[in-house]
Parts: sequence; structure tokens; C-alpha cells
Amino acid sequence: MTDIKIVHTSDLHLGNYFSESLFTKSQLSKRNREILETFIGIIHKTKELGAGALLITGDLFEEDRVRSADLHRIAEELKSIDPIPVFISPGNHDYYRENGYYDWLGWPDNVHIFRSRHFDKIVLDDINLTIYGNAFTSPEDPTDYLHLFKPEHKEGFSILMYHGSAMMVDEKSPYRPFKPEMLQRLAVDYIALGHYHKRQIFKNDSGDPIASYPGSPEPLNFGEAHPHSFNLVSFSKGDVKVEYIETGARAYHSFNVDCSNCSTEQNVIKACKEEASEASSGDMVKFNLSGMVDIGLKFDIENITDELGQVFFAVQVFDRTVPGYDFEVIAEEETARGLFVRRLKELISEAESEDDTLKRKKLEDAIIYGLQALDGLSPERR
Ligand SMILES: [Mn+2]
Repeated sequence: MTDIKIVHTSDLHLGNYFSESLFTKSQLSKRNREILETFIGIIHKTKELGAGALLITGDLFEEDRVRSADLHRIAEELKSIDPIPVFISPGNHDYYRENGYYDWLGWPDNVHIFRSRHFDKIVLDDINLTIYGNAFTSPEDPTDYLHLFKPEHKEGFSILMYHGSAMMVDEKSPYRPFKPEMLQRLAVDYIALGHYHKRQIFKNDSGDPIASYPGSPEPLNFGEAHPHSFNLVSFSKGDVKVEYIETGARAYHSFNVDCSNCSTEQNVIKACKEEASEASSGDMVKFNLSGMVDIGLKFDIENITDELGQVFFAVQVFDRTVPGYDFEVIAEEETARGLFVRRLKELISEAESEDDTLKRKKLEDAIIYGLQALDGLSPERR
């Protein structure tokens, strides 16, 4: 069998919503243009790397939000790598529906779209490769189609394209859940997965890769601070190798900043910058301010966000600092404050002995809210 390579990507979510509290309108459209450029970069890379096919395992588009001009651009770029074939298995965000964009007549001849929830098979004779795939045809579908999969190729390498949720524990999912153990029973050389945004490789009992989520090439929120890439999969004589090719125009970061020693906004900004030294100026950065600060000290979060916004692409700041009350000292007072703190401390130790973390946290919040109220300050929700 001749050796072949394929490029595998998924979960671009072109036209993504993004967090409106983080991005301005123009940043939001800029981010979507960047995702488009990253996708086009992957198309070009497919040719440069000498790959025999480009596989896109779902969630290429975010619902109906793809712009018509972008569809034309994508079609043009995909056509530019003809005769390299391109396969798309629609996911839950871009599920196949009649007369939708996947039925658009503008797709070039080298693009094949799977349109049924039942598996179809395409044989590429020239490179001796068989590709199986199916499509989401509704936004949710809890069926495990892998149990119904019956490969019937005779020679060459074989790939199954599948958008679904690998469930490590016994949980339910509306997005085609399956057990990872299932993967090595499928009698294909590689299962190209899609749906999860964090890249992952599954290996068989002998330690060889059999399946992979390439992950989203561009991060879409603060939960996606992990690395981003697409897969270059090489097949040679029964050997499968999965390589990550790094992508990602910008990254997300979250930092906890201890503000115990801060008494001015300038102190806070400096502490934030120090904490975020690993972030680049083009990145999205979230700061959680923590620690005990002087009673009555209230930072102007808007001002801090503004100043840090000059340093990074987009910034969010959350004030989780707490007033630095000394509960031991206050508990000794023969005042309403003293009585309040003594009573709350009793309740907190009760919650501790009951091992009720949630109750304890609520009481710890209550003691601070109560003291702020007793001190004539307006309690701030933590
Ligand atoms: Mn999905």
C-alpha cells in the first residue's frame, strides 16, 4: 500500500457568537475574520504538506451565521486545492438540512458533503483510501451510530469520520455519545472525530493511535486556554501517526491576582500586568482580583479594565476581593457587631462539622455582607 497523509480538522464554528461582554462589535467581527483566515490557512497547508485529502468533522459553521461572501471565499479556496478531495461530516452546530448551505450549488467538485445520519462510503481509488461518514441532521441526536457501523472495504486504508461525544464516565449526552473503548472495535485505520474543542488522541491496547479529536483550531472562550492545532495523519503499512500542527491567532488566559497589598488602582494594574507576563498583547485576558483589602476600599473596575485594555486585545476584570475584617477581634466586642460575628462563627463551625461546604461558603459571605451593612457600607455581591 502506498503511504498517504491526510489533514483533519473540526470545530471552527465560523460565525461564532463570542462573549458580548468581552468583545466590542468590531472585535467580534475581527475574531470571526481571524477564524476564517485560520481555516483558509489549513486549506493551503493541506496542499503544502502533500496531503491526499482534507477532512472536516463537523461544526465548521456556527448555525446559520456564516456570511454568503465567506461561503464564496471558502468555495474558491477549496477549489484552489482541486484535485485534493475535501470531506465534510456536519456536526450539531452545522447540521445538514435540505436547501441549507450544504445544499448550496456553489460547492466545487472536489468537495464531498455527507448528508445522511446513516453512514455513506466514498472510495478514492487513486490513493486506495475508503472514507466513511455521516451527518447530524438535527441540532441534537442521542443515537450511538458507531454500534451500527459496518465497514465493507477490501483493500487500502480506511477512515471513519464521526461527530460525537466520547463519554469517559456513564453520562448522557444529546450529541451522539459513545464509549471510547468502542473505537478499537471498528475495523478502520483511523477514526476522525469532531465535537470536542480540546485535542485528544485515542490509542488501542497496543498503544497505537486509532482516533483523534483535533480540537478547535482557534480558541472560542476562556475555557479553551489549552493549545490549538489541526491534525496531520500519516498512514504507512498499518502504521498510523497523528501529528499536531499548531494554530491559534490569539489565546485566552485567566489569572488570579492577589490584591492584599494593593491600596490604589495603579497597584492593582501593576499586579495584573506582572501576573499576566506570559500573555501576549494580542490575547484575551481575564483577571480575578482576590485577597483581603482595607475595609471601605473599593477599586474602580472600569478604570482598571480600561487601562489593561490598552495592553491586551480584550480584558475582563472581576473583583473578588474581601474587606479585611479581623473576625477574632470583632468577636470580642460587646456590640451588635460582636454579637453578630460570634453567632455567625458558631454557625460556620456547625456547617464545618456537617461537612457542608456550600453552607459554609454562604455563611462566610453572610458575615462579610453583615459587617459591611453594620458599618454603613453598601454590601457588594462577591
Ligand atoms: Mn459539536
